[in-house]
Amino acid sequence: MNCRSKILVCLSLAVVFMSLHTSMATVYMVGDSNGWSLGVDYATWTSDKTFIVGDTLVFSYGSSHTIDEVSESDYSSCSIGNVLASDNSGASNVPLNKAGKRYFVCGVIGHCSGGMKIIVDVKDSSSSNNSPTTTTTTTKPISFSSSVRATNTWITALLLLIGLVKIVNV
Ligand SMILES: [Cu+2]
Repeated sequence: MNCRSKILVCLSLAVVFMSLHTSMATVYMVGDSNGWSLGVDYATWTSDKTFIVGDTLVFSYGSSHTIDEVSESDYSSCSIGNVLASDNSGASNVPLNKAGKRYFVCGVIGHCSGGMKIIVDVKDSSSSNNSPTTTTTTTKPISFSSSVRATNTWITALLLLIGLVKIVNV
């Protein structure tokens, strides 16, 4: 193989890798076309979905709502006195970057008790076979962001590509 075809092989491998990688991560529009609003049954919405580490939730909502991540007990009592993260931008991307349950409510008074609350049970991507885990995850404050995971994917792909080119050229 000449140098050029080696590079082509590397490029194709990188493209295959990237398409595999991205097809495994799912972006969920919470509530589908209803978005994040009153009058949507989010328990039903989550019931037929399996959330995996690497997936992303997108909350889309009007200016009369917020999206607040809370603890399990605050979720149950619809308390927003101690939120872990909050956004009111109207479009919030929440990367599901670790396994465990996450709890989200709307911070506007009356909306959580009115149904704007959702539990997302995130499964580990490697152990997607149902091995029961009794891990109590300590929840850290999480900032909602949109670009971190996508950037990581590109950097990973780039590093892989550079690595392959080096291996083939040795
Ligand atoms: Cu609301």
